[in-house]
Amino acid sequence: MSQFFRAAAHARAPGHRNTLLPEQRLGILVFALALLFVGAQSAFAHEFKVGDLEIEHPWSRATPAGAKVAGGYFTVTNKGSAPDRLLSISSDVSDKAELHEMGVKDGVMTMRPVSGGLEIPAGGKVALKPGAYHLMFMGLKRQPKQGEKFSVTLTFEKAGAVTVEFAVEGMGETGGMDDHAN
Ligand SMILES: [Cu+2]
Repeated sequence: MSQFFRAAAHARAPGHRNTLLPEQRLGILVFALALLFVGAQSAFAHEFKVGDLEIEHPWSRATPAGAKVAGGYFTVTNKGSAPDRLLSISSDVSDKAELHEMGVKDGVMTMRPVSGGLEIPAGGKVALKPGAYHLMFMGLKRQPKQGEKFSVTLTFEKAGAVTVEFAVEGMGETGGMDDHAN
């Protein structure tokens, strides 16, 4: 008799209690956690397409009461054979939105607006993230709250305009999500 039939016979044996073995319980737990994880991933990871561009996981950070600015981050991939350029940003969350870059001047981190837009090279990828290129929503009309989303329209030279949803994450978020799968 094979292992399988021995086990089946045992399961049908009189007096055998129909309860889960410890390893079966563990299996179910792992499966449930996996489902939770997949759920969380799809809630946070979101992407948008316009022309040859793919915009992944636009996100912002919740701001303290009274804050007038908020950052905006995402990764943009250019699947086309010609470079494109992010020219302008607008959102009804703030009076205006700019593209900024960070730099170190005399040992101090500074940020300044980028003039002429941001190039996305043909076949290339540009990450906007804390400490690097980022969007700056200036003159906030309200405080973005963790868990909500707000719409932002990005205008590219070739691909044109696309409205994307920025997910608002916690104040302490550092952008680890942006490193996944890159
Ligand atoms: Cu800035």
